[in-house]
Amino acid sequence: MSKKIALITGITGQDGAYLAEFLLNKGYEVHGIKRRSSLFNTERIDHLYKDPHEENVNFFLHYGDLTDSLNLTRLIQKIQPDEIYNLGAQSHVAVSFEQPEYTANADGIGTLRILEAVRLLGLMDKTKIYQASTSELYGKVQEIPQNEKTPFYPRSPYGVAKLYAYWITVNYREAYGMFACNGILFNHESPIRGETFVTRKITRGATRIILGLDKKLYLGNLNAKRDWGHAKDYVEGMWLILQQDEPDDYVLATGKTTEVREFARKTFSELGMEIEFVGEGVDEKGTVKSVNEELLAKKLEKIGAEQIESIVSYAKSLIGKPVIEVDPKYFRPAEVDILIGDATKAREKLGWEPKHTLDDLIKEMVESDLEKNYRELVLKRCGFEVPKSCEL
Ligand code: NDP
Ligand code: GDR
Repeated sequence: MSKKIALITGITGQDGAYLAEFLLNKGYEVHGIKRRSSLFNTERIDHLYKDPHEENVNFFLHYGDLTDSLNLTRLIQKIQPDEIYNLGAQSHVAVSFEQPEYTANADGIGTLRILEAVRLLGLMDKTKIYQASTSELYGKVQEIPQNEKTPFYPRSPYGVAKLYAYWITVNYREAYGMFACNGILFNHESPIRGETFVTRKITRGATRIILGLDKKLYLGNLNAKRDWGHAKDYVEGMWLILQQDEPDDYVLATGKTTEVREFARKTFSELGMEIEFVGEGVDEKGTVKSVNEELLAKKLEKIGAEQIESIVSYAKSLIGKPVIEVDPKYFRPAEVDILIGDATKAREKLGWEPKHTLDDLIKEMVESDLEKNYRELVLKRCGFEVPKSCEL
């Protein structure tokens, strides 16, 4: 049997990178659409890339954009994909209030452009389409937990654009019999999550504070609750959705919800630092209550850090100091207060189950950010020196 061909939009993003790796391991030929940028923007997928001049190359990148139908149509015609995963989007909810029109164009109409290209090219019987739908569709929550039947009430230009994308996917399925499916995915994170989403902002911020690279972490709404899973588990769910006999829509979620404040507390605690939250509203602060020296030293040892004693001693000097503060600039004009998903259908029909717990996720993100920021610290303090023992 010839190998399957997948096309991924948003391949340079968190999910695109994990999905590309997952599909390559399954023997797929993977094509990705990346945007032209003035700098390299492929850091998350560089490890998958092979020089196209080599033999047995299964991974290809193409320039493109969800706002450019001609480009999308040409690429789909050339690649003739068996599966399209439409993950590309302006995916930041807060930014969507700043760029509502662009978000509607890329996230809403972008989906239409893909569906219509597949239809016009006569690939309806060949190409299956996965649409990256989101728990942000539920927005102002009507029911807890949320499942495939819960009514939608989006609360941001991002949510509204994704609502269009959701329904146009359903519509093309019903109107033209296309194999087009929505995965309604709740928040999923990882060490390669974008740095401005709250989980990564916290794991990055906490490690930088402990290393003395930053003084404080400024956050918005600490009361928001999210159902956070691991991106690796969720990309497997995307693939499973397209392997079924019939096209359908599925919720993927862990079924547990956690406050932003609690995520921050758990993150610092993973590094041995206990945080106490005092005050209310914009005056709320997270202050360092204690430092578990042994635990912090172990974490630093694990990443191969030197001068551990001085780092631990600096962390101890933070006791009694506020390291988390609220900055109203991160409040959103309309907020989604609580999300908690019910993935019963995915469990029963796809056999999908999240494998990582929130604690596993936080541990992995913290260790990765500790290592990255430790390297930055060394570079900043000591400069770049090639060790004599290193052969170049
Ligand atoms: P990221 O923000 O990490 O990645 C988004 C990707 O889309 C990037 O590759 C980005 O390119 C690309 N992109 C942005 N605009 C365009 C455009 N106009 N044309 C083509 N590509 C574009 O998001 P995630 O990986 O976290 O999410 C993947 C998808 O899943 C998104 O659609 C998101 O809305 C949705 N989603 C995500 C959830 C999550 O918790 N992560 C939950 C539910 C849904 P560049 O690298 O150049 O910026
Ligand atoms: P979300 O993720 O909006 O759920 O969208 P994000 O991490 O941005 O926010 C989660 C919650 O945390 C609150 N919050 C902050 N958020 C950010 N980014 N920065 C802060 O400083 C901060 N402080 C508090 C937010 O108000 C919010 O309530 C993500 C994206 O991946 C979407 O693309 C995806 O569709 C949904 O998850 C499911």
